[in-house]
Amino acid sequence: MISEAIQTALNKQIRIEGESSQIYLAMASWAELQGLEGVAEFMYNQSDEERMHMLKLFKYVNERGGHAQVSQLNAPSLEFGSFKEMFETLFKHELFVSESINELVHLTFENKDYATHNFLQWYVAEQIEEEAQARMILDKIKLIGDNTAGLYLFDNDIKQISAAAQAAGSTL
Ligand code: OFO
Repeated sequence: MISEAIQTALNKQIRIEGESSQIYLAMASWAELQGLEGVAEFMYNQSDEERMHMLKLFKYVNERGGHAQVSQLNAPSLEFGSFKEMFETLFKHELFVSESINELVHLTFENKDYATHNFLQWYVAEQIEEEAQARMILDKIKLIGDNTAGLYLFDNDIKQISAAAQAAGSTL
């Protein structure tokens, strides 16, 4: 059985993962309209992954005798100045999610909830991967600069990064 405090914190994380899914869906749509097919595919996959992160938490809360809640989600930004700006937003968002997971892990220690602490290790590892990959993508973008041919190659490249992440069962 999870405590009230842990349940509240897990439900907050469920909302954050749901919002992450919506944020990446909005990015997918924007990228698709810009003709960035690879980037759009990457963001669609990322959106699906975030929904999976949300569901994993959702099921855990109910399994432990809590009540998983569906909350109202904040609307994501729909427009981005450039694809570089979009990936910077993504990176900042992942840092925010990592921070939120860290706080959650800390709370499980304070509440001596070692089962939830153990469950959350998957999210800790996932955030390390996601941050590393977002950083790698931003490095690539810096290399491209304003080069249009570079953007075309980047779009193809990111399609492969996305396919590899899907195959490895990881995200971003
Ligand atoms: Fe849920 O992993 Fe990113 O945000």
